[in-house]
Amino acid sequence: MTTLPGSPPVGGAELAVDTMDLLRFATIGSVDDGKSTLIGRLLFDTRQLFDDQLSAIETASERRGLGELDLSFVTDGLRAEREQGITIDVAYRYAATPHRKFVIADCPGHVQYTRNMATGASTADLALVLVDATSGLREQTRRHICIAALLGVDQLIVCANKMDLVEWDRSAYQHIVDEMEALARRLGIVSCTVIPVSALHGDNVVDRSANMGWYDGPSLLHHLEHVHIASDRNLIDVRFPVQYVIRPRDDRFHDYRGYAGQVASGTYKLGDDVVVLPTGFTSKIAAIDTADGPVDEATPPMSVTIRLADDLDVSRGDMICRPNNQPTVGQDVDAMLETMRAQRPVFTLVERAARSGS
Ligand SMILES: Nc1nc2c(ncn2[C@@H]2O[C@H](COP(=O)(O)OP(=O)(O)OP(=O)(O)O)[C@@H](O)[C@H]2O)c(=O)[nH]1
Ligand SMILES: [Mg+2]
Repeated sequence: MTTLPGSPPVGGAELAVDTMDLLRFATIGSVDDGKSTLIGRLLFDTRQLFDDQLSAIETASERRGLGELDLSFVTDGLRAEREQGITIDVAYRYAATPHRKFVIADCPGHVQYTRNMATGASTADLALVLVDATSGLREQTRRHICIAALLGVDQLIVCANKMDLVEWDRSAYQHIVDEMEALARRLGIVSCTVIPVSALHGDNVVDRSANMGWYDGPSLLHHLEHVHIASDRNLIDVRFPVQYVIRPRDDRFHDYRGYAGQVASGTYKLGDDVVVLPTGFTSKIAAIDTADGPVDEATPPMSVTIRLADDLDVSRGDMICRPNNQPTVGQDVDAMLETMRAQRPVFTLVERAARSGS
């Protein structure tokens, strides 16, 4: 593992477990660099696949005349994806280890589906960049990294993949480290860790590889479990956009009125004074319900249902805030718009950066 300048320390397992047990990451990088195979390998080697999933993948691999299990089928489920051997749509998978829970978005690498990649990366805490060690960073790899950075994903784990094809050669890995170092500096990437792997054979994915004695860093899984995610979560401004109003029809719950949504920022506690915008009605938090029962407080990114002490007219789209910490209300918005056209999926700025190399 090479940690580029500015990387936060790996470790701090206790911190990770206690405060941020969920890591959302997206695989990005050029087509065929091994993103889906890597996720399949990670889930397979950590025994996250059910027997029926495994036998379906076995059958699909046999049907396509493949001698062995094609682990990319774990995420590439569409017929068109399996026929063409590429990912088209983002596939979400969930995994859990004793250290952390993971939400994984496996994104397509093909330039035609760049917009799908942007969707997948938009909710990620971290991007897992796959780079083929035989070729180094490609234009599409740079494009994906630029888009991720534009979306605020400024922590990267880079897998120098297909190390088996370069005979586990350290210099191929070092070449990728050097290229990434230059690009990360230009884009203001906060942390970037490069790990040499073979997704196909499992080297350095879950367990350390015996094929690369020169590498003394952790495996990918170990790093994913322990990497500290620099949190940009705003705990000061208190914002809860109401997504849905829950009014059960069941007579037993006739007086239940809850406002469901995800805490966008800040902390909500029982008894807190709140104001509902845009109406300006005020009340107190009477209860905070979750799928696992009531809680005393909610922080981002928890999905909860808030009940108020008073029967107010609150509807979808309203925002529950604190009376002394209200957002600015206005009609004018300054925005930077980037378009992605069908023929040439172009983020103008991104495009310039991607093409200019490192
Ligand atoms: N030799 C070798 N081949 C690999 C490795 N990882 C992936 N491959 C092969 O590379 C090809 C592409 O793998 P995928 O996992 O589908 O690549 P991808 O990045 O998901 O491709 P897209 O989603 O279409 O962008 C497949 O034939 C894999 O078997 C590796 O570590 N070594
Ligand atoms: Mg794929």
